[in-house]
Amino acid sequence: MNSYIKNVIEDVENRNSNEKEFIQSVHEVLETLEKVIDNNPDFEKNGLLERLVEPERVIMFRVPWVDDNGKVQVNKGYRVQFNGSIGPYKGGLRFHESVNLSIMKFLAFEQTFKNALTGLPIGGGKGGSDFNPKGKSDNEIMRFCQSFMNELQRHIGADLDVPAGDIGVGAREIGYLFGQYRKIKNLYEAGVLTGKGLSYGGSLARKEATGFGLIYFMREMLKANNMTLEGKTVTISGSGNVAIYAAQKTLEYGAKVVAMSDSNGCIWDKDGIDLAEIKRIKEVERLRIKEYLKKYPNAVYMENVKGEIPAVYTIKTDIALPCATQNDINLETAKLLVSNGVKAIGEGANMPTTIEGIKYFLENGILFAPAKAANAGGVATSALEMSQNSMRCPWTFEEVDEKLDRIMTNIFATCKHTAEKYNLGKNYLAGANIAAFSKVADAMIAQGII
Ligand code: NDP
Ligand code: 2IT
Repeated sequence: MNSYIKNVIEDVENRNSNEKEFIQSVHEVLETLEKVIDNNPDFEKNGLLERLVEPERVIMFRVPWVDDNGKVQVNKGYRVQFNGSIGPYKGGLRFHESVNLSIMKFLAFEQTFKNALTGLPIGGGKGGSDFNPKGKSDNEIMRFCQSFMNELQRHIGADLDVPAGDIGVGAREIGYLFGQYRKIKNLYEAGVLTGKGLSYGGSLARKEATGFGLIYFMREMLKANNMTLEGKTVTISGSGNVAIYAAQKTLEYGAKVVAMSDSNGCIWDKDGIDLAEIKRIKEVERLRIKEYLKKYPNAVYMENVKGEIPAVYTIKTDIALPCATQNDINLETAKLLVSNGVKAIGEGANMPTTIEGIKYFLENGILFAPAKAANAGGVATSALEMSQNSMRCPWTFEEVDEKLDRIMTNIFATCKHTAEKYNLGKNYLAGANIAAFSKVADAMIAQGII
């Protein structure tokens, strides 16, 4: 490996030794940059990689709130402002009990490159809390969001840092966060958050954007390899925002979704999943996916067992779409998918495949749509929401969807051309990393040592 890259990775490992997800994401990006770094000795003189792997700012704060029993609860709050060289920090908020600094930093690091690929002026950031929304009442969610915003409001703004949703944060949470921001600041600053409701500055098609964008990317990737979605079998890990709208677009293109999951297990319906029922269970009732059996007793439910391959990946499929969480697919899972004949993987989640899993897919000729390119449709549409807020003029669903399709088509073309230019074959991950890195590096060098 190039000695500059090797030294920077070692340094990241030594100085952040307890941050395993962050270290993994640094490995994943830097290891694909060899040819660019070899060609640009100036990067080392500029300390470019050392600066790239260190967040510009990390904010950590206390989030106290009172539960429905009158008991005080305290959670950790985070916002990582990783890289602002190409625009205001931009990225979602994750509310999940597993959230820690390592996960926040990996997500913000990934976001920096993803946002660069969209071609829109947005920097990389991410935030969240170890708050667990499951089983909380609506009032508890509201009080938590208000307390979270009491602190976050000092660090965000339409031209500074623009949060949005991620795991555990959807339209309901963004509404409570926006309301509290507006009250504290006494200001209607629509562009401070994205993923807003349609009645107060949200964009049509933002809710659908990540899932639709993933399938637009998949369509392009299959097309470039003389395949189509039509008639294919698809399994989806997750049943949240990304999973549901990926399923919807998959169905529109004539493929069949046979399985979806949540953290407890998966449902397998050979006739094809009834997506309207999934939406009712997940978007309206906020229940477990097992509930699907009540309406479809002939479907199969398979429980996840800790330490074993997640049930959804044991099902034979043409296309697997990991749309839940990080490190869902390890080497063992990748091997099983390949031996069951999988043809393509589309990463809707962030870093859902381990480095060993990715290598195995690529070595076995499986088409691999990497997260930071394939799931960029969500944040790209957030940037379109920011544009509409600045213009004070909303676009129609069709206008936004058409722009999203064009952006995803361009991102795939960029990944493909860059991989080909560097003789990396169908390694679209390397293509994505090199293209994104080149843009961020250019902006950082132009702006001097800051
Ligand atoms: P949601 O909260 O809407 O849904 C998350 C889904 O993933 C649920 O089905 C959840 O199951 C499952 N899940 C979460 N954590 C785990 C876990 N530890 N193990 C197994 N399953 C889990 O989130 P989103 O759909 O918004 O996000 C899904 C993924 O997509 C995340 O990786 C996110 O970072 C990424 N992403 C999201 C974007 C967006 O615009 N929302 C944009 C780009 C990427 P359960 O209910 O049981 O927890
Ligand atoms: O991971 C992601 O890209 C998101 N959660 C969406 C971020 C955003 O700002 O819309």
